[in-house]
Amino acid sequence: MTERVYGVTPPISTALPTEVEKRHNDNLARELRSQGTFETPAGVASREQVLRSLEAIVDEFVRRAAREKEPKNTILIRDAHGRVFTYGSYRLGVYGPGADMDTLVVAPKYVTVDQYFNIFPDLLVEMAPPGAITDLTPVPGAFVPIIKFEFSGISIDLIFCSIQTLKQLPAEKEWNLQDNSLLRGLSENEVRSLNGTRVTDEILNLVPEPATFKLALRAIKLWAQRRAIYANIMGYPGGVAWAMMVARVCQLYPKATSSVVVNKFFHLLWKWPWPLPVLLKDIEYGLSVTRVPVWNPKIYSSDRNHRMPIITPAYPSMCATHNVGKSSMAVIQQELAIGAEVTDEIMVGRRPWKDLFTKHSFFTTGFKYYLTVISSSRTKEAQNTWSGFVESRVRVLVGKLEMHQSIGLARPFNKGYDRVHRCRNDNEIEEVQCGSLAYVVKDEPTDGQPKTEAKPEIKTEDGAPPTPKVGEANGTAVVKGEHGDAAVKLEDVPEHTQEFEIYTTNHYIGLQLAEGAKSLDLSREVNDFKAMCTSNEIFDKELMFLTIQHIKNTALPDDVFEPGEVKPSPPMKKKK
Ligand code: 3AT
Ligand code: MN
Ligand code: MN
Repeated sequence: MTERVYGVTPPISTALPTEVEKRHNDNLARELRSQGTFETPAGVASREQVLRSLEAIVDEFVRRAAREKEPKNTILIRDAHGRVFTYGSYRLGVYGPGADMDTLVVAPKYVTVDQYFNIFPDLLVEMAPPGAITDLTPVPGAFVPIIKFEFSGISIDLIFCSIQTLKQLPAEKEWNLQDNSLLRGLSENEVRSLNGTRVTDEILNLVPEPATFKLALRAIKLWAQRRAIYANIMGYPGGVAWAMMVARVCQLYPKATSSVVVNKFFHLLWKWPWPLPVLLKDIEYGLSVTRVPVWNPKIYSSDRNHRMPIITPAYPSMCATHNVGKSSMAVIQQELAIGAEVTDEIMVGRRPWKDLFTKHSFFTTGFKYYLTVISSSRTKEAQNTWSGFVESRVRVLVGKLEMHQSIGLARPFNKGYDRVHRCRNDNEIEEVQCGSLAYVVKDEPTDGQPKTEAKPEIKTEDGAPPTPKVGEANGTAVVKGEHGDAAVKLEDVPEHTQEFEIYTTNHYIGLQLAEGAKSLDLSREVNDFKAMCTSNEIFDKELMFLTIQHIKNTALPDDVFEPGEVKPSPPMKKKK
């Protein structure tokens, strides 16, 4: 019997695990458990329950859409049904307790996006258990039709796509999205919607032992998050890219334990001959089912610019790491080298797995100089849009900085810091816009906490701007009385001062000077970046503001340091 070969080359080793490797694997599983990366059994069950409910609701939604389309067509209505697929960390089986569920509604040809937004939200509330649906937020204007909500406390991203080649969906439970011809007639964004699921399904089909892959991926995800190199939007690999890297290592060591896969992962990727792409299978060219281009550096010069290409396996293959620039690649390679060293020691029992997951030192000892990109707005809604946009552009600024001759490395931190400030006048507002933390609202839940996920460019609350409380001027009033003029202090009157809430998001970029660099003038890069951001149509100069600040490590805000971390302090002045 010949064994199936997974991947584009034969395996490196088909050795079976040793007793020692198995023991390290048990230790790894235990460490990941104690680090809280696993969902509780109750949570797992509750997520399955939510999926069952969504399936029933989606069937009813498609039935109603059919009835709306052709009220007299009883056969169409009778056979109408939809399907629910998942993608993201839930589909890959590597989700933690707080993770969202990324879910896709697939419908037959006749169901429209308008119907998705008109029928589905009300139906969802109607059919779900009373009170189960909260924070319901349809986002009709986004690239992909998405409805966000919480279902029994689980956050759901629900996207939608109808299949243009199918009058009705097949009834078999086993039916999936693997068939390339399902993409026929879809727009680029619709192809992307289907491919979330198609890619994760393929990854799982292309690894020899899914359970081994999942545990190893959990380890790599935790490591990448702790080392602050996880975030597609900031120029690092995201969840899908890390998953494909781990999957490739699994293909090359098909019998190995997760512990061995993790160790080999660091060595293999550290020494990977980039820009040779990481592939899980041969790229399918020439299908011409859609016009969405397949990644091909021979044809597209933009694809030749990808520094560490990691290519999605489902047609049409795309590069999941096109955002990775010069500095982030250098940082990733540095981290891979450290990971190789640490896991080598773990594999010989000299260190515990815990050592692989130590936190980054981006703020504590990472850099002497930082650039802070501060986006701010006068309303929460404006800030959601504005900070989301600015965040998506930070990579462009990093790219400009990397080209500066005095800069050796420009490393963006992978998360933004949201803060809320309360100001009483224009001067204070200006200070906040320029980076002051003197008016931070301390008890705000978002205060200083890094965001856990990218903000959607959507409204989250009612659209009304807050009305500033306009009250009497503070001071004394003069009361004319029969006993003559008397000055009365208004101390008893409740104080009505004008207050404004200002929302800010800070992105930090660590700067390392090039060897021999004497001075650092970044005014051109900074001004170009500001001009690019503020010339975008979403910029509203009445509400939004953008500052870029150059600070020393000793001037970093306190709230980026966790308890136990030491903030860099200015060098002691020598006593004379
Ligand atoms: P979590 O466990 O949720 O933190 P995840 O891998 O599931 O990790 P997300 O839920 O953020 O991560 O994303 C799931 C997938 O959705 C990944 C990517 O294919 C797609 N996706 C996420 N954000 C965007 C975006 N802004 N634009 C396009 N696709 C996105
Ligand atoms: Mn997710
Ligand atoms: Mn999501």
